[in-house]
Amino acid sequence: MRILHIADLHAGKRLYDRIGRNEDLLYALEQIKNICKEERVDILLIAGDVFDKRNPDFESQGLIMEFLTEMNALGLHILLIAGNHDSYDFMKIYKNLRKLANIHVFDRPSANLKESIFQYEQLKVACLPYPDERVLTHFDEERQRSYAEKVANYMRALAHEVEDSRYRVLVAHMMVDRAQIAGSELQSSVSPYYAIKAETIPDTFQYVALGHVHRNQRIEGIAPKVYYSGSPYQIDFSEKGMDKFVNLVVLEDGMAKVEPIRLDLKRQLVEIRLKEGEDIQKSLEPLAKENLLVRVVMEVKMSDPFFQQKRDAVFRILGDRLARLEIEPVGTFQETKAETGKMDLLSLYEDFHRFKYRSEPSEDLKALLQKLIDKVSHETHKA
Ligand SMILES: [Mn+2]
Repeated sequence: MRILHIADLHAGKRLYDRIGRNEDLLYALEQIKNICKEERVDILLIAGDVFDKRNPDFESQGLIMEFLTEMNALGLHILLIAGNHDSYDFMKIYKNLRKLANIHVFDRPSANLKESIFQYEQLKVACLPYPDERVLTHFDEERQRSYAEKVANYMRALAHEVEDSRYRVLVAHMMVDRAQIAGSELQSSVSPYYAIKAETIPDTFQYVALGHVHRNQRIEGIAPKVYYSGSPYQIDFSEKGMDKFVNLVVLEDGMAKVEPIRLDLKRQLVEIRLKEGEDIQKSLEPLAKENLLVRVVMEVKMSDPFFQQKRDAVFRILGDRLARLEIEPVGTFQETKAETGKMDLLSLYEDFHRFKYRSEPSEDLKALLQKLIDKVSHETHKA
């Protein structure tokens, strides 16, 4: 039996609220479709975070539905669990209708364990959508138990449910304590406090397909084969330079063989720092030829008279490839004072504000700053 494990599609993701990433996702899904065909995959596991938002836009909904029905046309079964970015209720919509197309949706952890199991020939897959603490607390009478203990208990119960099957797989969306994170997971509600202890994953399972952490990896130091497939494209700049994979899992001779397959990227995310005085044209031109999204950090002296020209040059050279331009003021207070002749903090701040926001600071802001300056000098003189 052949399984493909993917996760964290984040359909509808936008960088800086501006740059849509669905074309990057589509490029990945196209490759996934081909892998399913060529590798004769029987089951596609999607381990959560299908959508980036709880209320996804229509384009992203359409794109995912299109993909799922195309996968069904290839004759395979699709298992879909909710991640922490997905809404339980949104995932539940059309659940029964989708089942007709072999798209099996697991929208939330169920108290009825039988409802969390998918069976196919000699395989049983236990499904654990993102375990929201409130849902788990509802199952568990022992309120004193920690979140991680509750999840461990639930996994143990799921393991018991599939014991009688020759092949046993768990698909879950959660943070495991030994995982190497990418960074983009941190904005989510899953804080390190909620990390699940790797040792509590039952070894009943021959393969554990995880979602949530965006870096492809095996969780080391434990017996069961526990993998994050990672996201299929670089979701944001915390994933710059990261290779992307899907996991092909072959179940035979009573065990699981795992082969990560690397995906090609539509656009790489790249970050570049322009030092003060660096030749912008020379540094950025090579990037303008590639399929990239670039985040530029430009060091500029606050007193630099050519600031606006430099800024314009970055926009002109990179065009659509420029995802973000960050300005980093350099130079010490004394240098700035010497160059501008300004002596007091307030007028220096006014310069900085004009430089950074291209506008005058408000009277309220200036009053607040003056109050702070007075307070600090008062406190300093006291000591
Ligand atoms: Mn995610």
